[in-house]
Amino acid sequence: MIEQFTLIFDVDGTIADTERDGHRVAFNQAFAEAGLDWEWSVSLYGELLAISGGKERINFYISQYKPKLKSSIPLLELISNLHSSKTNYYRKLLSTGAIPLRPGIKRLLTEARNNKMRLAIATTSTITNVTALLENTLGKESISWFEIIAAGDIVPAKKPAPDIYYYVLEKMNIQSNNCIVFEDSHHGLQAALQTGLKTIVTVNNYTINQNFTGATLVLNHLGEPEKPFTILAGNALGRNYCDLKLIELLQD
Ligand code: XBP
Ligand code: MG
Repeated sequence: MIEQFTLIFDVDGTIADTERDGHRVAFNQAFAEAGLDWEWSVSLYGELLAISGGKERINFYISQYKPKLKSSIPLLELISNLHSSKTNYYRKLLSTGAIPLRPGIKRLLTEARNNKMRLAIATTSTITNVTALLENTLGKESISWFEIIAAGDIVPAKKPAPDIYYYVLEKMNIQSNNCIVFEDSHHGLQAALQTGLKTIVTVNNYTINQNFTGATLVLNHLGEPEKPFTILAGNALGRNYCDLKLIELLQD
């Protein structure tokens, strides 16, 4: 069964801890370059993560926090300019190797590939950000490991809407009971659950206190043989790191 099985990965917070030291830093660099005195602190950014998507997040910040707007350019144009500048800064930051993969990600992807499993990505972030992260952590060829990289504005509504997961299922012609999702956030889990997908959540500092009701397992990370995970909710069936054996056991 495992050969026909698909692993679907969220990116930000799941494959790598990209938010605090990646996206947040790049947003601030874009604001400074545009001559804006906006500064998204670590805690403010935690609040802003309630809104998925970089453009949507800037828009929310402007409408809710009413920061000083320097220029008279139309709002949508300002947001679009800031976001493309942020994307450039983010990619530059990734190219320094500043953001590593989370524990267990490389091992699990390698094991899945060795067993000819199907791989997919479902993310809210921009496609170029995803490919930059993969290239800088797993090498250029890793982009082709994933049959589909569903990203950003490809669907009308971002997570917690289920659109991106429905998109993956449809494009890959797979059933929801033949895959498992890896997510890190409440929004991501909601999107996957609404699509009927079993989900393993690996929390991070921004998401640790969120509600993960409905997740198959909630872990601190995927673990490694020499670095076991901590189980926050669910039954890991005696396993202490996430490999294909655990994923197979979770299907029974
Ligand atoms: C993560 C996000 C993204 C990034 C910013 O979603 O919410 O918005 O913070 O990315 P996921 P962009 O965990 O589902 O990948 O600026 O490229 O939108
Ligand atoms: Mg995420």
